[in-house]
Amino acid sequence: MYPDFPYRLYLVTDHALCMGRDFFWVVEQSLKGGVDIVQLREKSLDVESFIQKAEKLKVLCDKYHVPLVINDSVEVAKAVGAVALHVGQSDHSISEAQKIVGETYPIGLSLDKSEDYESPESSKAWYYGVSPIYATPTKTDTIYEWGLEGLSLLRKKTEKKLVAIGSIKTSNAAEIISHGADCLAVVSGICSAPSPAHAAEDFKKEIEKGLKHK
Ligand code: TZP
Ligand code: MG
Repeated sequence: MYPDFPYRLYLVTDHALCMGRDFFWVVEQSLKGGVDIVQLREKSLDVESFIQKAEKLKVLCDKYHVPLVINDSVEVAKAVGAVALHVGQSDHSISEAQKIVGETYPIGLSLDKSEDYESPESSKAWYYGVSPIYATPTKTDTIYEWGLEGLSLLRKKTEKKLVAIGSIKTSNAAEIISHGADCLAVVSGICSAPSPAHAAEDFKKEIEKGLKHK
C-alpha cells in the first residue's frame, strides 16, 4: 500500500528557469508560498552532483515537512532517502525500479498519451502525471496534449490521483482542477515568477476556486 497523495501544488524544478537567482532560494520561496510537494528534475548532472543537490534540497524540504520526489534516477532517490521517484514512459519501468528500491516504494508515472493508461505497468503508479495538459516551451519533446477533455475522460477511468502538468498558469489553474486534476505541477509559473512565493500563493487560491466547482 502506498501512502496517500493529499498534495495540491507540486513544484517541478528547473534551475535554468530560475532567472539567475539562487536555486534553493527559489525553492524556499515557493515552499513559503504553499507548494506542498517538490520534484527535483535534473537532466544534465552526473550522479554524484545530482545526489549532492538532492541531499541539500531534502534538508530544505524536510524543514517545511514537504516530500521530495526525484525525477528519473532510482539511484539518487535511494541514496538520499527521497519519499518517492517519478518516472516517464521511457525511463525505468515501475517494476524495474521497485526491484531496486522495494516493491512498496511510491513511484509516480507520466502518462504521455491516453493509451499509456492501459499498460499493465500503469496500475502500479502512486499517481499519474497527465503530461502535458498543454504543450509547453519548458519541455518540447511531448507528443500529445490531454487538454481539458482528455483530462476529464481520464478522470472517469481512474481513482488514482491525477497531477496535471504543462503550461499551467494561474489563469487556467482553477479549470484544470474542476476538470478532474487533484494536483497541479508547475515549472516556469513558479521558478520564473518575479516572486515565487506570491506565485505559489496565487496558485493555491486558484486551486481552492477549482475545488469548489468540482
Ligand atoms: N512534463 C510535461 S510538461 C513539463 C514536464 C516536466 C514541463 C512543464 O513546464 P511548465 O513551465 O510548467 O509549462
Ligand atoms: Mg523522465
